[in-house]
Amino acid sequence: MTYIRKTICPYDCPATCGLLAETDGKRILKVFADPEHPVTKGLICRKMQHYEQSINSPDRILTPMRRIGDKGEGKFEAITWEEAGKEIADRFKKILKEDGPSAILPAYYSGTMGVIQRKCGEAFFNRLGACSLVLKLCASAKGSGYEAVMGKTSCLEPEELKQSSLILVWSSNVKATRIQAMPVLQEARRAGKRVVLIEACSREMAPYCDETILIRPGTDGALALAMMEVIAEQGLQDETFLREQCLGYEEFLPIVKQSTPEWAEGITGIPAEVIRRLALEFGQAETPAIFLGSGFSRYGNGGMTARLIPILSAFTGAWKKPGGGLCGSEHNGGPFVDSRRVARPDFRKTPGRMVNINCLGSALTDTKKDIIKAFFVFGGNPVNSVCNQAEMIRGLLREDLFTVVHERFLTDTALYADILLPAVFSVEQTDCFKAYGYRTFSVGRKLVDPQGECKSNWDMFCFLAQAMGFEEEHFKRTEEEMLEDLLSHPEQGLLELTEDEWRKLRDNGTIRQPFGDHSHFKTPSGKLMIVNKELEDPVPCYREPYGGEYPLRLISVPDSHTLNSIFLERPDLVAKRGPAALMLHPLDAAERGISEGDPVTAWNDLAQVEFTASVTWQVARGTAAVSGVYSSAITGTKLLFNALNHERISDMGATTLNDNRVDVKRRTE
Ligand SMILES: Nc1nc2c(c(=O)[nH]1)N[C@H]1C(S)=C(S)[C@@H](COP(=O)(O)OP(=O)(O)OC[C@H]3O[C@@H](n4cnc5c(=O)[nH]c(N)nc54)[C@H](O)[C@@H]3O)O[C@H]1N2
Ligand SMILES: Nc1nc2c(c(=O)[nH]1)N[C@H]1C(S)=C(S)[C@@H](COP(=O)(O)OP(=O)(O)OC[C@H]3O[C@@H](n4cnc5c(=O)[nH]c(N)nc54)[C@H](O)[C@@H]3O)O[C@H]1N2
Ligand SMILES: [Mo]
Repeated sequence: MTYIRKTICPYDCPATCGLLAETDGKRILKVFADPEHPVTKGLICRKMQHYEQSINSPDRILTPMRRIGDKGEGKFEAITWEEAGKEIADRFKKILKEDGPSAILPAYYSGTMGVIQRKCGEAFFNRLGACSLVLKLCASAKGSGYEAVMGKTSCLEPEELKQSSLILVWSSNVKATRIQAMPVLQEARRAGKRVVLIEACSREMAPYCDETILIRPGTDGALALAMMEVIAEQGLQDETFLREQCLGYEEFLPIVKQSTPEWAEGITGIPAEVIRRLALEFGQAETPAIFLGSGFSRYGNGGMTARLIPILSAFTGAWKKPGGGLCGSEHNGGPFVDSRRVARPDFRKTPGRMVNINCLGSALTDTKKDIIKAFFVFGGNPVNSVCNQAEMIRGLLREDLFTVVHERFLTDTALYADILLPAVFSVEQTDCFKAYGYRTFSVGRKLVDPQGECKSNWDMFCFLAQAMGFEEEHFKRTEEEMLEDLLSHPEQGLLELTEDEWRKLRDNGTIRQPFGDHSHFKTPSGKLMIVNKELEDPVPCYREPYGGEYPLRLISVPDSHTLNSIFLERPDLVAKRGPAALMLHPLDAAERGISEGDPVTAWNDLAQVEFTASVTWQVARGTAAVSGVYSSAITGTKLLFNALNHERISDMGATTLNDNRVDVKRRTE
């Protein structure tokens, strides 16, 4: 007999989609969209439509393993959890004694986004006193920049875009990364409203927009400033609003006045007349809205650009009207539960060493000052997702480094493990989820037992805590008990639930709350902060990205068939992606004698990486764009895209994944 249960997508997308899983109580037979989910309402991506194929993949790691070949060779033998636990505990105790806790470095990111399973490792590493990881690999510069202007003000809810009179889709591959917002954009166009795309690579979104404006990567701040210059020059700004409800308008105005479209053309590559036309259209629109992705923020100047775009969105006073303003991510919802109950910062006795995730390569190769002796990866795949890949591999090859990887598949990171531990899928564990694009909170309880010997992050860390001899009751709880603990100490977002809502939530349901009123600015002064005195650079202006001496700007574009390195286990999805393509503008390709489908090598001072050329008008001139993340098993090459990316961090301490340069040549094979 089979039955159907609700569950939640655990991956790093804005919506935490609602799913239904058909199961016989032992296996997951089929997964489809949950039409009752308050946000996703039955619309889910193609990847999750066959989640059961991932869960039941023959390539899953099902037992703990010990390395028997050379590091990176991928040869392992099966061992028991007891053997693995003893080996890890013995090694950690030795390192604690000889090198101290800061020689142990955990690495995790967005493998699973639930509160319990994502945060539970922190309790273990806080208890050890190990290094803390600065988690700025994704879009944190975007969040910090927005907050520097808007404080805790809510952004627009995607559905509110129905009330917008003009939508600028700015640096967002909505189709790949925010599919639930696509119907709103399509509806807007049907209603005769214009949707304009501002992109460095418009390949997927151009067909869904009325106009595409291709911009040189990393220069969006100059475009935003020049649009404000035109708006101010034409007197289309809301002067009363800017003077009365914003801080620093007058101080900012001279910067605006010098930022002419001609100046911006030289920086952005967008013709001055196009900037002028776009600015007029934006300035004259009743309720213009910007739908903002995060690609533009992964540059040295990312935080600054992430301030300038919200300032533009406010320049005409649009935030005061329904549908006017900016729709990005909503980090200000809730809080629903207190994640510190999982992460246990109180377990840390002295402040530990902080390591920025964007600097893992140099952390692992530093054998003099701050040596790392143990590297523990869970819920992440840094060899594929973090910059400076060659350096990271050099570190992982160190014979004196002890590497543990808790994974579902033999990823490029797992290949370097000394001990490999088998991890579960979301349906095999219990967790709760807060979305970042909506104000929702969901519970997703275990539906089936883990396959093989797999353990959830929670169970694995509790097991290792016992092996280490930790006495804390926290490590003796089950994940169900942890969930109960969180729900029985509700935070603001759960305080006003009705009994019926509580019942639904506890039964793998989702509760949804409206976004806050965006016409009331939640900043310390109640005013929007054009100038922010708390920052090193109080008055916003255009700053150059890092760049470099090579001619082409290299960017990464999310792919709709995969999610970072997740779903590479699915032959159907991988086949649809084809080989690792490097997209080039036809003029850049012609200058280098490159044609569609040619084998090419991209290189810079860090590495040489092989791709297949894809020649398209939908990438900005002077740009080389790579879609999504691949693995060495698929490309057959050890080094991938991220080998070309430096460890430099942005003005907000975040990734500069898109801010690197390369040259490209045709390869003769
Ligand atoms: N299918 C799928 N879904 C995903 C992901 C995935 O890989 N695949 N990733 C998930 C994750 S972890 C995240 S953080 C989100 C990301 O979601 P998004 O914010 O939509 O994606 P970004 O990576 O920010 O890239 C958006 C666009 O920015 C463009 N871009 C790059 N540089 C610039 C620039 O300087 N200026 C402008 N205007 N555009 C630029 C790229 O061409 C790209 O199309 O999506 C999540 N969802
Ligand atoms: N080239 C390139 N690099 C990128 C990006 C890009 O677009 N292009 N995107 C960047 C962005 S936005 C992000 S957020 C990061 C993501 O960086 P990561 O989180 O490091 O990368 P993922 O590829 O999402 O890998 C997550 C891994 O966690 C595993 N996993 C899933 N669930 C669990 C679990 O419950 N327990 C354990 N132990 N493991 C689990 C998965 O099998 C997968 O291998 O990558 C960044 N790097
Ligand atoms: Mo991300």
